[in-house]
Amino acid sequence: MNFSDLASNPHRRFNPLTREWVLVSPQRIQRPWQGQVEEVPPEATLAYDPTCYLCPGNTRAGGVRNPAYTETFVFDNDFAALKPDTPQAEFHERELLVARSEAGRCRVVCFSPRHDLTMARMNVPELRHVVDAWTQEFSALASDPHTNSVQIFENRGAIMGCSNPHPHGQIWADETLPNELSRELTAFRDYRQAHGTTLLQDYLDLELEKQERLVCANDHFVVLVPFWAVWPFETLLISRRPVSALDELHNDERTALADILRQTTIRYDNLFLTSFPYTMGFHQRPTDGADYPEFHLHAHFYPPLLRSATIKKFIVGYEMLAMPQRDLTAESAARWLRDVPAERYC
Ligand code: H2U
Ligand code: ZN
Repeated sequence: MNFSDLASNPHRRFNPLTREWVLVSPQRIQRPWQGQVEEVPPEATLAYDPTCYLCPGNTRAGGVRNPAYTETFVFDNDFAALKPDTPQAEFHERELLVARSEAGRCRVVCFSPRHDLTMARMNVPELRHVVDAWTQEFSALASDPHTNSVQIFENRGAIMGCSNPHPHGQIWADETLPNELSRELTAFRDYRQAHGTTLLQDYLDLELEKQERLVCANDHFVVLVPFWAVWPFETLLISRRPVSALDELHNDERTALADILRQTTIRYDNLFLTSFPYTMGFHQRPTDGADYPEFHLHAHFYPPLLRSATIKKFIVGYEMLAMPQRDLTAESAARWLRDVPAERYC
């Protein structure tokens, strides 16, 4: 089968990071839609909202008052999913009922004191503060001997379960590697053993050569729709230099990361002229103190919108019972994202 056959015929694509397959059915993109249409939530318009638990000077749901912060602000999640003082315990019954205690820490990162901003509406110096806060948190959490992985992420938009429009993200630090990181680590390790390079370095070189799935880039980062994307406008943000985590980025690379986050989120917003919802997050080396030369820093953006601001993809049916599936090809999605204006206009 040559590549042009892929654009019109059902096929499977392999994800070398997770070693799972995705079913692609490009012939199905024209099917009619009479299903659920989402409500577009109103945008936050107030720079300061007296009822917001993340705005500077306000009292949070747990009773603590936020300081009058002026850049970024990070605090321990008042409703943390993981606790540092969790007692060690194991439970086994005939290999069928198995459980293990999990210690950790959860942090909340307010990106800006401004209630009405999003990453796309923040400028590069403001986003650079966010990158610096993420990096500091990564280093501080990594230095705890009980922390073996740090997951930085953002849920953006009510549709993605984001609880508040104030720009913020979360960080969960775990004792045990979570499933996604563990699978990627195995793939990276095997690839480095076989080829001596990082998997994402070689993948990035291939994509830069092909040009078909690129969305945007700067001197230090590239954003593309991965060949194996599941979500309609899923993207992968890859550092050009194969660093294993944020703490290895140089000063100009950190600024470039701020810039590429802005470029990416502006393109998303311009696609359907709406504040684009997504879950995004970084994958970084485990933080057990060992070296991970095979690990290559990257971020995934998983946005749910399918064909407009009001129609989203659901993972149901075949996708829950069998495997992920998509209609729009990764190449078409990348073209859409490349063709929207790079400057903010919504
Ligand atoms: P999400 O919008 O992605 O849910 O993140 C908000 C987090 O903020 C959420 O995990 C925490 C919630 O537990 N939170 C506080 O820590 N204090 C509060 O006063 C409200 C929300
Ligand atoms: Zn607010």
